[in-house]
Amino acid sequence: MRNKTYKFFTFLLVSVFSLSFLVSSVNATAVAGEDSVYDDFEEILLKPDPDAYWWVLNWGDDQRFEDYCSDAGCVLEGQDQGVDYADFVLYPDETPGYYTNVEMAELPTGYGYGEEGLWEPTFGHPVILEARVRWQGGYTQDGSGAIGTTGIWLWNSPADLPNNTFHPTVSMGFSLNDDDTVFAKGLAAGVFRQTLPVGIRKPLFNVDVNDWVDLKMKWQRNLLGTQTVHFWINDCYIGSEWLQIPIAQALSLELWNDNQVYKLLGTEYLSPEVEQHFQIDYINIYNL
Ligand SMILES: [Ca+2]
Ligand SMILES: [Ca+2]
Ligand SMILES: [Ca+2]
Repeated sequence: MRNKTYKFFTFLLVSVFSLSFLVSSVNATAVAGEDSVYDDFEEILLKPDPDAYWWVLNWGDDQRFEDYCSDAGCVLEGQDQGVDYADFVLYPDETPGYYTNVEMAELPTGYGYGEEGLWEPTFGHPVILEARVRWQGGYTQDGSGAIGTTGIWLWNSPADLPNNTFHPTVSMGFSLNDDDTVFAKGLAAGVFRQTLPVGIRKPLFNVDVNDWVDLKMKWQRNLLGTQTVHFWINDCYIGSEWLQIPIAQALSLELWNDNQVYKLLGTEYLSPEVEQHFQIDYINIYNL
């Protein structure tokens, strides 16, 4: 009898193990808990697949593509030396002059304005974002080598296509921008309100942006409601922003690579000379 019971439990254990292995290998993509999201980008799924976490969106030639590619860019699965990553690629554009963007987002950019994001700190529960990223195809730390802007940030998903409006941007996170852009040239972290930088922090040390770079941001709120945002690159603290007026809304994640250069006299849409890649090994965000 004891032996039978033992056998039964062994059977049960093995079944549970193989089942959980099966489940985790089927869902080898974003793992979304109630207050956390982790994605190692072994697989990139596209909505309306019910297992897809992100909106994979592409923009080009005045069109929005709910697909892996547009005319001059793609969000692809990449692999290098055993590392799986999401690859945000801009190609030299045969029909240049338009906005090109490749992105993954928690809300459907263009139709997500006004929807509640997932991320907002409360006292004792900061929002922590960690990611490992690299840039290939001419990118340099100072932004002199490649065109457009790339990055990972939390934002208010300001594009509002039904109302043909681009609302003021609220955002915080990391970017690597063309040095011809007005704000935040090169590799930088920062917070934006009303589309303008509240503060920009840059690493005062060399970062090889063509190799994997560790990013970390902590957005916290104290007992009085005051908010601060802290930034690290490759485990080195690079600075903090104190928000005199707290951001009183939950934000959502946006990962992107585009061809925009913001100049004082307007925005230019450029075509890259070579393939430009922004690659993300993993992203981990939590508010526990
Ligand atoms: Ca990975
Ligand atoms: Ca084009
Ligand atoms: Ca430039």
